[in-house]
Amino acid sequence: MSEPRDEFDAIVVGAGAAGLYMLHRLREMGLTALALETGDGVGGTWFWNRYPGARCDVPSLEYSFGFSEELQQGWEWSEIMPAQSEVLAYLNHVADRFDLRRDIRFETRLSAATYDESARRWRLATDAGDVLSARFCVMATGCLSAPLRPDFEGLDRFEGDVHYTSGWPREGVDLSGRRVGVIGTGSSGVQCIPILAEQADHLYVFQRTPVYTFPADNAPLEPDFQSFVKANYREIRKKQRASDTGVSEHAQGALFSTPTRRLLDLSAVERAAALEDLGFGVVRSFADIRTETAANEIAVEMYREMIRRTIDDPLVAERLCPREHPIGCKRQVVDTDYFITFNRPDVTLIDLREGGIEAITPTGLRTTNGEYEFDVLVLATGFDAMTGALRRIDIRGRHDRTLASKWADGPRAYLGLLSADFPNLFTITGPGSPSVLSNMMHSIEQHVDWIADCIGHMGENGFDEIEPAVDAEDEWVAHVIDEADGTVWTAPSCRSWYLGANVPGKRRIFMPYTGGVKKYRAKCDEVVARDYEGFVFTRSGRTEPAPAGF
Ligand code: N01
Repeated sequence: MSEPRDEFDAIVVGAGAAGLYMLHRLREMGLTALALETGDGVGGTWFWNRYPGARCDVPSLEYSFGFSEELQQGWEWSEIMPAQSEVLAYLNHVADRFDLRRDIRFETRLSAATYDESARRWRLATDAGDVLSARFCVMATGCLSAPLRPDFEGLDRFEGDVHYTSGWPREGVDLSGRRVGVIGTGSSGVQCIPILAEQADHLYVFQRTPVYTFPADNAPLEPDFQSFVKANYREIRKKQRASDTGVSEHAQGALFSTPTRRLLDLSAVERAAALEDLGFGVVRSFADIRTETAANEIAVEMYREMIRRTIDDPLVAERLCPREHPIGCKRQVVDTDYFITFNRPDVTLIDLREGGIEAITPTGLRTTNGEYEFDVLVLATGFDAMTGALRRIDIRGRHDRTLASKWADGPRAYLGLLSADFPNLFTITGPGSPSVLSNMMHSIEQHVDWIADCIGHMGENGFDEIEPAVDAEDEWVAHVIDEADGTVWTAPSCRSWYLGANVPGKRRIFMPYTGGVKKYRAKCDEVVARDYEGFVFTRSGRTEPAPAGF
C-alpha cells in the first residue's frame, strides 16, 4: 500500500446508526475522525433496504438513540413500528443535528485495512483511491449488510429487470402491468410480497422454506402514548438496559410482551380456544414453545391449522405449512397481510420443495416442475450475516494475518468487540455480542459508549494499543457457543443465518450472544471495572506527541 495522504486518530467504517453515533462520540472527545460510507447517504440498512413494505419490527420509540435528551424529545414518530422511510429520515436528522456529514466520505468503500506494526497505525485503502491512516479503526459495517447473490444458472441472461430487496432503487420500480417473480420468503420477502401483489399484474412467489410469521399489528402512535414515553424516557432506557432484548416492557405491539403461560399446561379444549383467540400469535404467546420440543410441536400444528383456516385453496395452504424446522430457530418474522395475499387470483405460490430452481431463463424461471414467465425478478435472498461485511474487506493484522483466515472456522472476538492480532480494530455489534438478538439501536449505543470510554482510557494512560489476550478470547468464544448449545436456535434442522447455514460453504456456528443484553452489559462493565480484564494494552515507549485531543 502506498504512503497515506490523510491521517486521523480514528476511522469509522460505515455511516449507518452505529457509524453516526461513533463519529459523534469521537468528535466530542476532540479526536480527528472520518467515516467512510459506500452509499451516497447515511442510514446503512435503512439506506439500502428501500423495498416496498420495508418496516422495522422494533417499536419506533425504543428503536431510537437515548444519548441526547434533546434528540429523543424532539423527534416525533408516527407509527408503532416505523416504516423504512421514517427510520431513514430519523437517521438523516441525527446526521444533520450533530453536523456529522462534514466528516463522512460518501461513495467510498473500504477495500483493505493493514496494520503497520512499527507505526502502530492502521493503513486503509478505499476503492475510490484514498490511502488513509488511523490509530483506531472502528468497523460499523452492520450485521446484515453483505447481500447474498445466489448463483442461479442463467441469471445474467434474464431479459427483464432484476432487483434485490437489499438494493432497491431509490426512485422505486413501476410494476403496473408487469409480471413479477420473487424468490425468498424471509423477513424481506414476507414484507414486500403483499405490496408487490397489489402493484403487479401477476406475482409468482418462489418459496424454498415456508416461514413462521405473525401479524405486526402496526398502527399510528397514540399522541398520549408518545408523550408518556417521552416523559418517562429515563426510566424506559433503564428498563431496556435491564432487559434481555434491549426493549422495555412499555413497548407497544404483540412482539414485546413476555409470555408466561405454558402451552403444555393447556387441555385440548383450552388450546382450541387459544387458537381462536390468538390466531397466528400462538407462535409467541407461550413460554415453553422456545424451550420444550413437545410444546413447540403442538404450536407448529396450531400454526398450520391457522394457515389452513386462512387460505382458500387447500393445496396452497399445505405448501405454506412449515415442516422443516421448529418455531423460533430462525429470526422471528412479522408481517402485514402476508397469508391473505395467497388468496388473490393474481398470486401464484411455487413450492420449491416440490421441484427446485433449475435456471433463470431469458423470460422467467424454470424449476424441475415447470416454467414461469415474468418481466421483473425480485431477489429477497438474504445476507452473509454478521461476518460477511468484514470478510469482504482485506483486513490484515499482526504478522500479515488476515481476519478472513482467522475467522475461517467461525468468528473469534472477545466480547464481540476486538480480535487478538488485530489491535485497535473495534467492531460495533460484532459476532459474540447480543447484536441481532436485541434492539440494535440499544446495542449499538452500548458498544459505541464502551469503545469511546476505552479509547479515552488509553489516552489517559498513554497506551498505544489494545487487543484481547488469546485466553480471554478463547474463553468468550467457547462461552458464546455454550450458551446457544441445546437451545432451539441450534436445532440440527435449523438453517438460519444466525448459524451461517444460509451461505454455501460457511462454517456452521452460532454467531450472536444469546445471554441477553443485561447479562452482556454487566460482563462488559465488569471487564472495565477490573481494569480491562482479558485485554492487553501496550505502550510504545517512544516519545511521540500524543494525538490531538489526548
Ligand atoms: O433474508 P432471509 P431476509 N433459492 O435469509 C430464500 C432482517 N430484516 O432479507 O429459508 C431459493 O431471512 C431463503 O430460503 P431458505 C431480519 O433480521 C428485518 O428476508 O434459506 N430461495 C429465504 O426464504 C431478517 O431475519 C426486517 O430455504 C433462496 C430467503 O431467501 C434478516 O434481515 C425486514 C435461495 C432469505 O431470507 C434477513 O431477512 C427485513 C435460493 N438459492 C429484514 N437463497 C424487519 O425489521 C435464499 N433463498 C422486519
